[in-house]
Amino acid sequence: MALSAADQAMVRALWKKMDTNVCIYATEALERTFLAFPSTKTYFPNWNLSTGSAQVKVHGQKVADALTLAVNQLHDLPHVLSALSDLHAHKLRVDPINFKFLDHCLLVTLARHYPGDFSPAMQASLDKFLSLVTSVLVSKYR
Ligand code: HNI
Repeated sequence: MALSAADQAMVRALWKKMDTNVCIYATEALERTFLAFPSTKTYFPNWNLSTGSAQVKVHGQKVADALTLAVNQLHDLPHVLSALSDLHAHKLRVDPINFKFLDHCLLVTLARHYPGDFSPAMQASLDKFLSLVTSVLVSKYR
C-alpha cells in the first residue's frame, strides 16, 4: 500500500528526530526479535546474538542505514532496495514471516523511546512504511 503525504510526513518527522540514533534503535529491535521470536536466530548461525553483542550492533547499523535510505527515497523503493531484495530472497532465503517479527519489534522499540510521538496515526504510518519496505524485500521470492 502506498504511503499518503500525511504518512510520509509522519515517518520523515520521526526519522529526523531520531537523527543518528536510528542504529541504536535498529539494534534494540534486532535484540528484541531474537529474544521474542527465537526462530529468527537460525538465519545467523555462529553469531553472538545475545543482548549487547557487537555483531548485532554492526548489523543494526546496516539495517538502520537501509531504512534511512528508504525513508529518504520513498518514491522509488523497488529501485533503492533492489540489491537487498535479491540478497534476502535469493541468497539468504529469509522466510517472509520473519520480516513481520522484525517490523513488530521496530514498532515496539520506537514506541518505547518516543512515547510522546507514538500516536495511533504515527503507529499506522510507521506500520505502512515498514510493510512497504518488507513488500519490496520479499518481492523477488518465487
Ligand atoms: Ni536483513 C543482511 C537489511 C530483515 C536476515 N539485511 C542485511 C543487510 C542489510 C539488511 C542492509 C546487509 C547487506 C550487506 O551486507 O550487503 N534486513 C534488512 C532490512 C530488513 C531486514 C532493512 C527489514 C526491515 N534480514 C531481515 C530479516 C532477517 C534478515 C527479517 C531474518 C530474520 N539480513 C539477514 C541476514 C543477513 C542480512 C542473515 C546477512 C548477515 C551477514 O552479514 O551475514
